[in-house]
Amino acid sequence: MFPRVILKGTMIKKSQQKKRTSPCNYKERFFVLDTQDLKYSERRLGKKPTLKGCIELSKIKCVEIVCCDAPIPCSYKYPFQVFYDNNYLYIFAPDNDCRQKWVRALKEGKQF
Ligand code: 4IP
Repeated sequence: MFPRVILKGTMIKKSQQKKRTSPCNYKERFFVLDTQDLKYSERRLGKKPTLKGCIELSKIKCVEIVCCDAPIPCSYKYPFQVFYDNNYLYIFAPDNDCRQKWVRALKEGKQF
């Protein structure tokens, strides 16, 4: 069966720092949630998008809004986290409605 797209949009992600030497940085990525995966790509003007990450929905254990008192070091201020395998992916949405939409859709992800 072909996957069906549920949501897509631009958000910012924090590097997951999977290695001890990984930098801590924040990158704008184009996210696509379909009935199988959460994918994110780099989009640059005049270039083909480059797929940077793909998380199978079946591997996602938890999706939650992040409450944060500390200043958020990127331009999108509405964070949520996706816990999968043993990784936390922090994603920053541009507004609260957008964040709610993504969190809801990801939580429902296993029932698509
Ligand atoms: C990279 O930093 C990017 O932030 C990667 O994000 C990130 O991968 C890397 O984390 C981090 O080292 P540089 O571009 O400065 O090398 P993206 O793939 O979106 O570009 P994640 O795992 O967060 O997708 P590590 O932990 O994979 O090194």
